[in-house]
Amino acid sequence: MRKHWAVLAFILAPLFLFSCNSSEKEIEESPFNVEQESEAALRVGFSQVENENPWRIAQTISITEEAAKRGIELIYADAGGSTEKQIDDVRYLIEQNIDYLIFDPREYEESAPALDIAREAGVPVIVIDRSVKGEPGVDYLVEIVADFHREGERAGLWLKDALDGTGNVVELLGTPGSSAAIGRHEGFRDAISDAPGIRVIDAKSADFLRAEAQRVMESIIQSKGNRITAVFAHNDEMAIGAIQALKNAGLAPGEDAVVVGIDGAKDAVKAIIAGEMGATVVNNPFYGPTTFDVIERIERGEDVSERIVRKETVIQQSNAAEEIDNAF
Ligand code: GYE
Repeated sequence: MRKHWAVLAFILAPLFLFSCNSSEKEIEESPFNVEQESEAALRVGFSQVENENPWRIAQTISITEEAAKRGIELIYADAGGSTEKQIDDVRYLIEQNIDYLIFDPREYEESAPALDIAREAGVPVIVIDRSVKGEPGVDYLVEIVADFHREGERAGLWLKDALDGTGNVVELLGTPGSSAAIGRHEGFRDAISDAPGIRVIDAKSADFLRAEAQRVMESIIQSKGNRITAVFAHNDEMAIGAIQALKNAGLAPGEDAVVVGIDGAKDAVKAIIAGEMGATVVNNPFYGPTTFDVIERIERGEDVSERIVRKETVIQQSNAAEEIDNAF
């Protein structure tokens, strides 16, 4: 019964829901509402990018635990860091007769075909964390995302201050094509654009991975050596990899080069306390409660906004000790 209405909802979507500017009123009247009469537990698919780092693991646990707490059946697929596999995963999840798809898109453009697959099958999509090309309320139902541009900007502002206007920065970029890497890169560059004394002397991707970042940083150190006075890494895992590379080269992270990351991971907070890392911009991975609140509100026919943007904070020396228990 539920499946039937979900499919119908999607077929009728352009008329009832998605073509409208504001979804709030329309959601109340949408055929999704009929589902509240059904007794069966909800079945939700979650397509995860990878599980290679503490941020991802914390996010997966948050989604999994929250589903269990609410008696929602969760079917999970891990794309292992491959955009192609993630699209196959979406196809697989949809074949499992899910009522909703929670989708964390690895890339902004290349992941968009997954939305077509969901639309054709009549499965509503909740996009979380990274964004994907398309419009909320049109190509997918709702997005619950971070402001990556703002995160990069906060990192840049912090570094500009710490460097007092002069420095040679290495930028370690996240996964190419991901909204996280695009936004963080642009936000960072915007923040330092009025500081001509701060120069980015090298910028390379390390795919958000610690070991890869260490390798990339080691080769940058070989060519740029002690000209490097700062590292901006698009996530904490890469910041930790860079710190290791600096140490291996006999350089002192925190003294010779100041390191800034993003995420708010426990290893980063520890490194801040140890004086080896300057700051991290916290990007909260605990998506479970908000995501399932949104799904359950839709199920009850209540208002939901199409776009929920989460707020970032900064951890540095002054608040690291009090924040360590919140880190993951
Ligand atoms: O910062 C990183 C990861 O998409 C914001 O992806 C996320 C990023 C996060 O794997 O650690």
